[in-house]
Amino acid sequence: MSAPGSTVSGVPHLDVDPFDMNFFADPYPTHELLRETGPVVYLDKWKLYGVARYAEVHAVLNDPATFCSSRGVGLSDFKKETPWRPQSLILEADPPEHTRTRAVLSKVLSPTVMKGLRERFAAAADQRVDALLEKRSFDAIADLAEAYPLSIFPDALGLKPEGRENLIPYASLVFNAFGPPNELRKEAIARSAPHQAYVTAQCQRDNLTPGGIGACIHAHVDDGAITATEAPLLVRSLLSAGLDTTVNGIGAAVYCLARFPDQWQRLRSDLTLARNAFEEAVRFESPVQTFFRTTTREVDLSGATIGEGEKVLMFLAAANRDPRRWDKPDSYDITRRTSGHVGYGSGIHMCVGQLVARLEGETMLSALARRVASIEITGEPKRRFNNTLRGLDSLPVTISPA
Ligand code: OVV
Repeated sequence: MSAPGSTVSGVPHLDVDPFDMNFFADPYPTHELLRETGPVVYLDKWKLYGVARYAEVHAVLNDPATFCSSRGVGLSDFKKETPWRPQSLILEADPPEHTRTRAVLSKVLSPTVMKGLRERFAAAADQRVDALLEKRSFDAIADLAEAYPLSIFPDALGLKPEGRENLIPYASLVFNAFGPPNELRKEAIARSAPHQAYVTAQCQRDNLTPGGIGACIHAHVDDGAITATEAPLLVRSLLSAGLDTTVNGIGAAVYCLARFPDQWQRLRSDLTLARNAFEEAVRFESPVQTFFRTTTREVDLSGATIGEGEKVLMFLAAANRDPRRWDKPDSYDITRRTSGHVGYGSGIHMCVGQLVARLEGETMLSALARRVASIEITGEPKRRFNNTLRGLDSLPVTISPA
């Protein structure tokens, strides 16, 4: 006989909703419950398997043949339901198709391309911080975490100036749509038509400035790596994943440095820590909290039997604070060895834009650390609710010049 709340396959059931507002407000006690209940759990509310320990999250990420992406990396199984938008050619693809599209995005987001962006990003970060020092008091989300990426990333892609106000709402929609059919997802899709129309148009070759990253993607049509039909969809991946993620990453870093003044002082005394301070913020807050996979066969995962065609939810944020893997997991420590965190995923799908994200994070934290003496939180931080992204809606701060 199986224990109460446990099935014959050895998987304990939990009555928690990881897409509920109360969970989003404070996910940490539930993350601990998910980790401590077992290596694999079953959540009855949405009929999905969950993994929240580092070992299992890492194992699922690194077995893409068993835990596939082509059936969607949200709750919806594309084998049973039509995707809400045409399927992503990289995120929602498996090898061998994934390999070719990934290679193209990897090339247009390479270390060499970063070299060409660094000076512009650094100058924009310095300029932004100077403007904020004039104001002294501002919203670190709207005026910094959003304003900075918006001042560089759309230009780097080669987007025209008009309509950029659609970018964050579109990304917010994409990340809400990975979730279950709750109010967040349904509302976002209901309001999506103008944002989708904007993005679809901007992905066309004619609408992308020569020399930008978008145009570079289209240039790979000419060398035969991708077709003219595929190119716009790959541009769409960057519009989907390239902005709201870094907004929440930079927001997380500023929120960490404002809450932990010893870490802020440490950064000011050693600017070479800027890049790791950003990386540690990605581990600590995990701007992308979760992704799903779908099983392609029956599989044993750490003693749990999962049947074919099941959705497995990976709690990246819980893995990033698993005490089995991390010393003092709940401490923000900018000198920590952050490598191995799964804030960008792991394996063949690991964030293809991670160098852009790190360049944005590093340049902004470096600019702050050079020019600012103190960051004080002056009002109640307000949380932004999204089925996948963790971050704030507003963070009132006052800064003083160095
Ligand atoms: C990593 C990510 C997030 C959202 C969208 C996409 C990728 C995409 O490929 O469209």
